[in-house]
Amino acid sequence: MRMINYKENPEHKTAIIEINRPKQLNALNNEVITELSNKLNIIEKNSTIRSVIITGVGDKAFVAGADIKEFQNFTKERAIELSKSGKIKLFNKISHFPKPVLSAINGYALGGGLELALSTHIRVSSSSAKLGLPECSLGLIPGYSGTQKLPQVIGVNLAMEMILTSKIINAEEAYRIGLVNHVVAQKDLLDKCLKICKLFHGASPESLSSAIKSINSCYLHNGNDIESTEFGALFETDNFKEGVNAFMQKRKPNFN
Ligand code: DAK
Repeated sequence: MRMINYKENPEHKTAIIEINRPKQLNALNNEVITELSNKLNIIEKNSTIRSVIITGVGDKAFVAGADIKEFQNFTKERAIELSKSGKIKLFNKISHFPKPVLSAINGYALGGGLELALSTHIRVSSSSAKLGLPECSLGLIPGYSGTQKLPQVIGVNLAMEMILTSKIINAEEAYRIGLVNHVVAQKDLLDKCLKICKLFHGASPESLSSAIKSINSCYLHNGNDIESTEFGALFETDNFKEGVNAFMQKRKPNFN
C-alpha cells in the first residue's frame, strides 16, 4: 500500500498530498517521510503546480505523531542522525519550500504531526482537530523542529507551557493563540485550503518564493542542532523506555 495519495487540482494549480495510514492514525514512519520528500522534489520542478496542500486520510487524524513503534528502540546516535536527516529530508524542506505549503489539519495533529503542520506555511484546521506536542509525556522532547517552530508561531511563554505540560488543545484554542490560521467545519476543510491557494495566483511564483525565504530568515540560528542533540540523549534514559512501554501497554507511565 502506498503511504501517500497524490492528486493535482489544475484549476487551483495545487498538489494535494494525503498521508495514508489511517489505521495507525497516519503516524509518520520512515516510508511516509521518504515518500513525502520524494514527492516534494517532483512538485518543486513542476511549474504548473503553484502550491501544495498536505492532509491525512480519514476524519480522525492529520498525523498522530511519529510512529512510536518504529522509534522505540533507537540508540542515541540513530536518534540524532534521524532527527537531523528528517529535518533535511522533510521538515526543513517544507519550511523552505519555494511554493506555499498548507496543512489541512483534519483531526489529531500530535507530536511529529504537529511538527509537520508547523513546518507548513499556512495551517487550516477542522473544528474537531486536536493539537499538541506531548513528547515529554513519553520521556522525550520534540525532535523535528517543534521546540524551534512552536515558540516562533505562538510565542515562548505559551510554547513552554504546551511542551512542558504535554497539553493537547482543541482547534478553537489553537486559533485563539495563533497556532492555526483558520478553523472550519471538517467538510469545508479542503475547499477553504483551495480558496487560499487561488489567492496565490495573484502573485508571481518568484515573489512567493522570495517572500517565504525572507520571512524564514528572521529565525536563523542554531537551535535545531541543540534540539537534535538533546533529543538523542533522551533515547538512553529509562524513563523514555518506560514512556513508550506504557503507551504500548495502554497504561499511564510511571516515571522515576
Ligand atoms: N505511533 C504509532 N501508532 C499510533 C500512534 C503513534 N504516534 N498513534 C496512534 N497509533 C495507533 C495506536 O497504537 C492504535 O493501534 P492499534 O492498537 O489499533 O494497533 C491505533 O493507532 C489507533 O489508536 P488508538 O486506539 O490509541 O485511538 P484512540 O482514539 O483511542 O486514541 C490518540 C487516539 C491520538 C489519543 C492515541 O492514539 C494516542 O495518544 N496516540 C499517541 C499520540 C502521541 O503521543 N503522539 C506523539 C508521539 S511522539 C524522532 C523524531 C520525532 C519524534 C520521534 C522520533 N526521530 C528523529 C527518531 C516524534 C515523536 C512523537 O511524535
